[in-house]
Amino acid sequence: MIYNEKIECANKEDLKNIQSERLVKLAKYIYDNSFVYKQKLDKEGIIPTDIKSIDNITKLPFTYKEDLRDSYPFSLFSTDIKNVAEIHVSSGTTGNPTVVGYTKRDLNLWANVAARSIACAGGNKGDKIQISYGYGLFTGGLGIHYGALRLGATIIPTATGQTKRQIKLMQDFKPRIVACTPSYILYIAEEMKSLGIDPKTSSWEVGIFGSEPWTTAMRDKIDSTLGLTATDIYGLSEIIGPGVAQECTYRQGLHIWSDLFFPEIIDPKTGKSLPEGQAGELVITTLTKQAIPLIRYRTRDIVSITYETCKCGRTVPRISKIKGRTDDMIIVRGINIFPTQIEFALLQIDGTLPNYQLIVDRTPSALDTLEVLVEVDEKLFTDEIKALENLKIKIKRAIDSTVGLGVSVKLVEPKTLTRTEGKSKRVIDKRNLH
Ligand code: DLL
Repeated sequence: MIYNEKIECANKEDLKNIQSERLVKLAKYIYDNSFVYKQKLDKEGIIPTDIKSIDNITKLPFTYKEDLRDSYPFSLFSTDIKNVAEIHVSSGTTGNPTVVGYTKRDLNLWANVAARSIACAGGNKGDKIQISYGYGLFTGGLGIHYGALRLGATIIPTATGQTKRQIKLMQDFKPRIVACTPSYILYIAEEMKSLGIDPKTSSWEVGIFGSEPWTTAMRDKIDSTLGLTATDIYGLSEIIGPGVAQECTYRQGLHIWSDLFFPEIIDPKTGKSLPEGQAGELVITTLTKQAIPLIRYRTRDIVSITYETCKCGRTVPRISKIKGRTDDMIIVRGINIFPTQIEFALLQIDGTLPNYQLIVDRTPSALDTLEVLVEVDEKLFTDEIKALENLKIKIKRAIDSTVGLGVSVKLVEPKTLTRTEGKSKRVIDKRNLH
């Protein structure tokens, strides 16, 4: 189903006119309402009237995650906090998390793009949808929830966890759609098998999976294990949450809702635009957001883009599946983790050295695991086992509470971890995602 045919299948000139009109308004809006953006534009010697069409977007400066972090909690907001209806928070490096806010109009926009996305995945008004993303500060659960409500679906807000109950409710209520992380759906399938239930007998026909990197190989595995059509949904809290881009049932890339989130692909090193089809960093401008509109936001996600019309009839551009990230953030079970968070936790504990390595892996049941190897002081290795055990527990606690995930910790002797010249390789990702 196409939720908003007029926009999703618009003539390319019409789409460009909408984008131009919106960008012109946006330049004035941020200049008048955001102190941070006014300063940024003044520094570049740009005034809002320099922006006459979407083609002028490259005159505007980039926005980085640091801009959000540095303006913690609300300084980047372009509206008085009294007008903010909802706040979400996403994890980041040590220190301040990233705070995002939505006015009522922004929530309405979110509902619309999430509804477009569910419909694009193959959902219809009247379908039952089981939402097994986390609800709360994370944008996954509530974003899909607003979209499902807007579409007119029947929502089963199971959230994450209590897998046996998820399975029972699926069997009893028979939802046609399921939305969760790709690793969680495979975990659910494993759990079904262990209960003696064939996952293929599930009622789910459509899957809306995202929030972490996954390959087409994993997609095929999900399809064949559960007998459904797995589609990819992309989004990030800074832009809106889930509902920035979504695969249709042809699964030839993710349709990016470019009337609202204008995409550019750039070379992350030079900042220059790249030609169609070439992989680079995705940069997004939110064309109509009120609370925190972002100009040329550097997502750090690596994709390529195509402007060709899709077989489904949609004319909006399509991005590839996320190929990687320009920074070292890893996503484990849907939680964003930066190596520096581990460093931060370790540095609070005596006896550890700032040499560590993260090993990310995926169990056969598709559950991500994170093992942290930590070098400890030579002296400690001559100590009794009990002291080492205690240290390990202390480290585990510090890391678990910093990153919000249960990790396993292994203490290693000094100089066991390989050293490299220049940047050290902190992360070994064995999940084979790219
Ligand atoms: O993960 C929003 C979301 C929720 C998207 C539910 C889809 C479904 P954040 O926690 O801010 O927001 O994390 C954003 O997650 O920059 C990507 O690196 C990664 N990511 C999101 N979707 C995908 C995807 C949500 N489909 C960061 N494939 C982004 C690969 C994804 N990576």
